[in-house]
Amino acid sequence: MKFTILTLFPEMFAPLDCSILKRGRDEGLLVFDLVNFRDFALSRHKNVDDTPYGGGGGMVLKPEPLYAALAALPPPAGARRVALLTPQGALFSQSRAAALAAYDELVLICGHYEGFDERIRALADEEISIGDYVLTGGEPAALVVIDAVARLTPGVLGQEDAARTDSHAGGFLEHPHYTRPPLFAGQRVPEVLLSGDHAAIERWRRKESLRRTFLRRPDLVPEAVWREGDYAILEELAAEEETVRLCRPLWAGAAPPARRRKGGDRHG
Ligand code: 9D3
Repeated sequence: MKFTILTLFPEMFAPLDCSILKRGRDEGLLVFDLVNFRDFALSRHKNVDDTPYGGGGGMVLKPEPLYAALAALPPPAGARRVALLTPQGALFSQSRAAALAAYDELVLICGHYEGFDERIRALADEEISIGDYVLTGGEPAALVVIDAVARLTPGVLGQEDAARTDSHAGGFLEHPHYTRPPLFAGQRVPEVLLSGDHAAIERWRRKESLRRTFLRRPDLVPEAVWREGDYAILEELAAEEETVRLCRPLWAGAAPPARRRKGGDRHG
């Protein structure tokens, strides 16, 4: 997958040269093209912004340099998506990352400090925000989007990591993890994890996964996928955690399947 980044601060993309993204690039699975759109400024002084029509403070990014930078890109080798990073965009999510991973090229347009001339929006297929907090520019947001999309590109994650993501999922938070030593700083590894009883370990992990999700992120519960056996675990948790008890309406979907009568469904 190719990522083309239009930015005034290409140095802010040093993280692309690290870790998994670096490996993905070394293996030819990822391509990063950093374009400084100041190079496409028309004026002698290479201005990319100007004062807003109608007055008021601040500066606004001019449309011409970004239009020229986009027009100068090599023709796309496949399906290309152009995204503008802006606090006014649609909230980024794992499902948006998965949708973007289906393209061959993602063009990311980053502003810095200031607003875009409204006509720049016409260049973009979509506008993306990464959350309700104020950044200094679109660059850190672009890094977040690139990271989330690149790891979904086939082959970028090692076989093991990819398999682990497949086995996990479901929309609940992960269970707690432990490694050696069994006792550290007065904190013991739960006995069940040392037992070798794989069914008991699986059940403990599921229970702690549900507990964490109800206590920390109850907003995830309505979208999460129930498993067989969850109802009994939830009844146990309800006895241990007031939050889970109070959230009982959220786990209606986990109710045990109604006992099927012999002979299948009868009507009337
Ligand atoms: C808060 C009002 N603004 C200041 C005059 C507008 C503003 C424009 C641009 C504020 C910050 C920025 C820089 N941020 C981004 O470009 C940005 C962003 C963000 O700040 N938060 C979450 N997602 C994103 S995507 C791009």
